[in-house]
Amino acid sequence: MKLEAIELRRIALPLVSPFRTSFGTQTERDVLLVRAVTSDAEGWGECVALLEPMYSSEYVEGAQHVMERFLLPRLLAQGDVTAIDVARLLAPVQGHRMAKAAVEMAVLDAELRLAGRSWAREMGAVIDRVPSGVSVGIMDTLPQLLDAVQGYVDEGYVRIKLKIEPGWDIQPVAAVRERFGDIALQVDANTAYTLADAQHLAQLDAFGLLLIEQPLPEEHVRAHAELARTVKTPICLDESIVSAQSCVDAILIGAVHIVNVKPGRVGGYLEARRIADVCAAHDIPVWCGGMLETGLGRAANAALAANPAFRLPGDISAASRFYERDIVTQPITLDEGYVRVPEGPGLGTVIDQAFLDQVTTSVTTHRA
Ligand code: SMG
Ligand code: MG
Repeated sequence: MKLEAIELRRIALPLVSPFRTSFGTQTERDVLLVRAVTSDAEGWGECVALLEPMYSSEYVEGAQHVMERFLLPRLLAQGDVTAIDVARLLAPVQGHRMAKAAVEMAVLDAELRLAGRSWAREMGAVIDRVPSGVSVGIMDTLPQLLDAVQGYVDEGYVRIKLKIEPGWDIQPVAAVRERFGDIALQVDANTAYTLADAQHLAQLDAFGLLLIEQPLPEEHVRAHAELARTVKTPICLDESIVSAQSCVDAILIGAVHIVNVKPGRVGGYLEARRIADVCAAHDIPVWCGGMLETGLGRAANAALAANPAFRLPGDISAASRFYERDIVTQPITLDEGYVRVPEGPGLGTVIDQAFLDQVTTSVTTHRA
């Protein structure tokens, strides 16, 4: 496959409601899309970097910059490319995994569309639908939270994740447990605590949570092993797992009991699959995280989550959880708590071109 051009497109999509986490509030997504144009096929990638570098060091403007300045010239100079070459070709550039992941995704999509192979098959999928969990933001009041959770439970989501931070943790969890009984429930702190909060966080043990996600800072991996001596709820890592290597290391020191995999965070779907393999080999359950993806990333995530290493519901909600309208013609929907794994070649999605053009804020094209 000869890579002829790469188009970078930014789109602006408003969220149906503000989404607040311990690091800030999102009201709109500014998404960077990558379109790989090859001699034989086209493919789409989606960059999960957010507007500001608060979840991780990457941010959308920086991702576009590193692509234009360092990543795309390396690939476009190459001539023939296949997706398995992309990570190696881009390896001299340190970090910037979300940017690299989006580029690899576009090349892989083109390659699979050309070969008539599905993303699901590429990810080792063994089922045709995956259980869907929803992530619920921090609210101003407990009644607001209970209303929001009620809505999601009524829609059929099979697992609820509550965002927590100091001052919004034990009480909201207790309130949701009391109101909704036995539902599958977990929490995500997005690095908001320190080891000094161990006793405080141990109060969560009373509520039978599936897991506590990333309580401590990204680089405090060993401290999570320390925390696990006081907190009995299984520790899940998100931000700290940036590669298959860091995943193995975290497992071996007892810092992680359950892994959240986000392809963008680890440099791509191929590395995400390697993480799934590593976890399966260590009997560590994996689940697929979310970054408020459009229909492109959502389709790819659903396919990844159909790999048997994924043993817990992912943050793969219906597109409508975040967006009034999606950029694909068949957005992911919820059916009795499950979302369908796409079947067609590549991502198996069709872009809604008219709507895409309507929400586009810029397009740049880079040629070989
Ligand atoms: O896409 O459903 C989704 C969002 C899931 O909570 C979610 N993601 O730390 O896991 C996480 C967060 C990161 C993004 S918060 C703006
Ligand atoms: Mg998280």
